[in-house]
Amino acid sequence: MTVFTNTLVILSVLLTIGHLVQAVAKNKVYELEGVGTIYVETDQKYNWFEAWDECAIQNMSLIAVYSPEKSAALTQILRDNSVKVNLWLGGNDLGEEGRFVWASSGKKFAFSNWSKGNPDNHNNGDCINIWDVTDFEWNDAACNYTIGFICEEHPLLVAARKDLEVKKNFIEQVLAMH
Ligand SMILES: [Ca+2]
Ligand SMILES: [Ca+2]
Repeated sequence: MTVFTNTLVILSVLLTIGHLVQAVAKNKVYELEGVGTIYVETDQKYNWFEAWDECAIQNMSLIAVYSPEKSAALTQILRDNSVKVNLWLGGNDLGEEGRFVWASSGKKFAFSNWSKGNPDNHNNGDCINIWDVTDFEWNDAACNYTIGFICEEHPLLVAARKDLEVKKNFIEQVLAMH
């Protein structure tokens, strides 16, 4: 019984730590349906690489918009919050011109939401941003351009938290039976 109780305490602490991390700058944190937590930085400006680091500091990655559903859910949040600035996404064609991949997975785009005339590689544009002017469709821009960004929780972290919650619920049920 003690082993279960101790494990429960440890799991609870781990889950609390996970939520504390999320509590950073709460007003910039949103729940994206079917995905988890996202962080939208609209005040500070960063180049694409700095934006990547800023996400990593929060155990996050620049967002990979890999499906129309995810794209629609993200667009809705940005519209609802009247976002009026350019924001980095996690895609680029730095490795090979014209071959766009999501940096967090290395996967080629299966879905895209380019704005009219893009990607055009203008100014050697190798990194992807969205902006409200084209209703949050995508543009390829120079990676050293400084704008805001959108991070999402790393998929592994989301999976780990779900796993912890399942274990915690199981132990709680075991304890409740005694
Ligand atoms: Ca390019
Ligand atoms: Ca462009």
